[in-house]
Amino acid sequence: MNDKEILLANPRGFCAGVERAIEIVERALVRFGAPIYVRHEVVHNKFVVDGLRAKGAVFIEDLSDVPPGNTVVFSAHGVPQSVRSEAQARGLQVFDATCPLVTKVHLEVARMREQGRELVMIGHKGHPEVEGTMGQVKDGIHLAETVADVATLQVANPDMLAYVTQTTLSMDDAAAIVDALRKRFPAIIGPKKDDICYATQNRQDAVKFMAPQADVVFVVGSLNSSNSNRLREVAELRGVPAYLVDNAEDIDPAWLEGKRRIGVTAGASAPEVLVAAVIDRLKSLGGTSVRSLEGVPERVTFPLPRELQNVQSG
Ligand code: 10E
Ligand code: SF4
Repeated sequence: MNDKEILLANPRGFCAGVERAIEIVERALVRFGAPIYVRHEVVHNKFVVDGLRAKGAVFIEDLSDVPPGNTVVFSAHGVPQSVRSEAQARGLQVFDATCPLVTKVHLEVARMREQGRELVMIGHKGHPEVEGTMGQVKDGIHLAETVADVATLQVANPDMLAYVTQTTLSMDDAAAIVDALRKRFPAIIGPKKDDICYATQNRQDAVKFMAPQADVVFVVGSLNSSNSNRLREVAELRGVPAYLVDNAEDIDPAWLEGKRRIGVTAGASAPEVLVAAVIDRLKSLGGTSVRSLEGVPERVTFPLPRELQNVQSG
């Protein structure tokens, strides 16, 4: 089946927090040499992690796996305070690649708790960002994953509550949970809407714009990438078959049968070279033209840690 049009969502792919996190590992490798230990995948992308591993990064989940005297980078998703204290107690050199927009939520959690408030975190259980954000305080923080969870929350004082959210949630799911919280606890305070970041919002909006024009949507991203999964769901919820693919080889030609317009986007941790490879594969499977869709421009950048600013990237 020939004559397929490829539509490219905008914006897509790397966000400012991911760019910074990868750059920190690359520059730490140049500045201090291998191995550089990284607590958790610095971003949830197999291609990125494999590339950094090949340059000498060693990915670990537990700081006890970092030998004394070494350097460790905290992933972009952030860490609980207990991990920070452990690194300090062990005398490890730390570079913190936590996205500044995640750190902002961490600071809010600490501030609210200091005011004597209990917190509700809206997010996905077991995700490292949720563990990091909830781990900013010793107690008094509850997780709500769904609207149903709101009904069963047990809080000490409904008049002293605040909420925060994971940065990569579905905008629509988060809004529904915030509504339920406000209904059950009218005195709850929080951000104006949520803590979903600019990149998550822009990528979801871009898929909402693209999906009605597409017969099938491919999201380039790894399976463990929360924001990439949300992009796939956004397309699927609009009635368009949607697939999360780690790379071009993941595409099953059967998914293209009878489809004329093929939408492509990428999660915040997926590099553009993978998108280019997906486009090439789609061309080999009948794609004849590529149309880049309009979208909001992004100009966000975050500064690197001072010690790495003058190091050449690897
Ligand atoms: O699984 P996530 O979407 O949280 O992470 P990712 O590494 O795929 O993308 C970057 C997003 C981060 C670090 C969360 N704010
Ligand atoms: Fe930061 Fe948002 Fe990117 Fe997460 S998705 S790293 S919060 S910019």
